[in-house]
Amino acid sequence: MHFPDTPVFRGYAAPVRIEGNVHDLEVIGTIPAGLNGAYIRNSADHAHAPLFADDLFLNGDGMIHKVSIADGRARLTTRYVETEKLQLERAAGKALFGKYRNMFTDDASVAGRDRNTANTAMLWHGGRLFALKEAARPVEIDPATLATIGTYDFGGELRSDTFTAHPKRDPRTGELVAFGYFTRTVADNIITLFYIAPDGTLTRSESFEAPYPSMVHDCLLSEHYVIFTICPMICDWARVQAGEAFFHWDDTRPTMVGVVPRRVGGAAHVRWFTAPKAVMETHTFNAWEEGSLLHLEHFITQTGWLSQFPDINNPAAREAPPFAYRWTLDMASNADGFVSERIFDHIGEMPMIDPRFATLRTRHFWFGTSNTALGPMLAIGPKGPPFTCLGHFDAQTGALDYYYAGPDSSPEEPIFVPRSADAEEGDGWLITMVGRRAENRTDCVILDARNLGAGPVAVIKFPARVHEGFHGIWVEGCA
Ligand code: V55
Ligand code: FE
Repeated sequence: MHFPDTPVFRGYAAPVRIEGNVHDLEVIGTIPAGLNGAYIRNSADHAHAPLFADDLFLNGDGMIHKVSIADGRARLTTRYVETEKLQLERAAGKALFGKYRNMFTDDASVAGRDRNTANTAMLWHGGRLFALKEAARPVEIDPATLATIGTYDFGGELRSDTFTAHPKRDPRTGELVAFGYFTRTVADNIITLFYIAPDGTLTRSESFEAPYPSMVHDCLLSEHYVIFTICPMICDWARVQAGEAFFHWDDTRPTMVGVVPRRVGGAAHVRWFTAPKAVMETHTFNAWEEGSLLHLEHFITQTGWLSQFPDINNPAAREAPPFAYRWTLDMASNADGFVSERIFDHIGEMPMIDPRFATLRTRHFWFGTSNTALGPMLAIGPKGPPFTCLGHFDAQTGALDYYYAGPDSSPEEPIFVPRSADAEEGDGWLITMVGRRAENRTDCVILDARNLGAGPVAVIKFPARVHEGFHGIWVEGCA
């Protein structure tokens, strides 16, 4: 077996595949005394050479990284999610499942088997840990060992084969709002909402129809609404059957915002707004209400993710960078349009807020970015240009502040951890992984969230590389 020589399998993006523990990690600086818990994140780390050499980085096997922090010390655990896919492929000694979400490209021996890679995000809710992939059901993981417990269906209540990688928790009620798209059959336009109580009980499911079948990667939650930005990253079943990409960008269809009331029966009352042109929501910061106004804060690009999923109408189109926008909808007006303004004038992605203040108007916005005033861009990888910085926007002062990680260094998604349960908004730490590309190594870096420019308070050094990841969480008190 050998990996293809493409950007997905080369250099800092190459599969790592090593599962293990490092018990006493080297620490430069001082881990804050009050920081006790685990930073747990998911990544896509191909365990086998892909069936198709042009495979996407989105299609790797879920590999979880956990940095356990207690009493100023840190420990690393890395472990694959033992999906049915990984087990079948390990037994065969080679890949059996084909292209991203396309079962028509699989080896005949695995027809009908679970394709879940469980590679996108982590969820801690109701005292359980899950690895999430939007194409499949949650996989429960043992938080102590990262051992895979198995596919989770909420005691039989999950009536969907899919579950988002971006559920939202309402910090005021503790309720988790999640959803699945392509609920009944692959490439249908049914979105199903799941309301999950603080104790983990799935109490209510409600479905509604999207305007067309497309990738619905993230969502927004305000006090009274769940909001979906439906973007024309469409799933064209004829193309999937023909072995083409699972998604295509088709900007002849509109970007639409579906606003679903959270009260019982709300999905029947979904209200649609239409964007002036087709754009793509990448990830969301937050939503909040101000009288009849509904504010949606998210990263938006003027194209789809063309490096992964081609433009149907214009194969030569180039991918555009994300900027943070606030879209303001007036629920008291009959208009189907909305007002759009940039929140700050700098590219970014991987948005983060202080989660204790979700659904309220927040002051602090964090994100991954590059800033050529601080250092040059890094060579483009499979996900586009790697970040060189983390950014912080203070909406009260209008100030932008950056952590520049160094000339060969690439920070990843930032995670916010409050200094204490009752600290004011933004008072706490920002945690991220940082790629040290020249050394083929990774660090976990801790910053003062309101003073990124001061540089790390602690750098937790790994003796090796862990694969670039997608989304992580902080689990307070987790060993
Ligand atoms: C994303 C990631 C995915 C996926 C769909 O970051 C969208 C966006 C890692 O898998 O399947
Ligand atoms: Fe995501």
